[in-house]
Amino acid sequence: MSKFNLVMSNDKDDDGDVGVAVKTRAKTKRPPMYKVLLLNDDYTPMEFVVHILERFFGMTHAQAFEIMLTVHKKGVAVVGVFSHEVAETKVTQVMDFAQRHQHPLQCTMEKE
Ligand code: TYC
Repeated sequence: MSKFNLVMSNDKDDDGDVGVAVKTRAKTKRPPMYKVLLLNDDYTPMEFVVHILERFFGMTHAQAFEIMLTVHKKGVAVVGVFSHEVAETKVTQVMDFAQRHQHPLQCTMEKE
């Protein structure tokens, strides 16, 4: 029997498929994450910033005070990493709250 015939003899349903079926895994990609940044300024009261970090980022008073001091000293700090939608919501909440209290606090997001 020729080699050709041997292969054909394995094509049980005669549909031309003689290879081994290999399962492929669809490529999944984790969604990009976004850093939410808080910026320093000379006017927003420290306690107001601490309150923001407790209220919108779920920090304890001690955590919030520490991050606030980092922003105060270094000019900026990452206050959380979220999906695009959640990061956008946090930025909007902080900016709205600061504006309502007439503080110039700035909050932004950037892709990780
Ligand atoms: N620098 C402000 C002050 O001395 C305090 C401050 C901290 C403001 C963090 C903004 O994101 C900020 N009153």
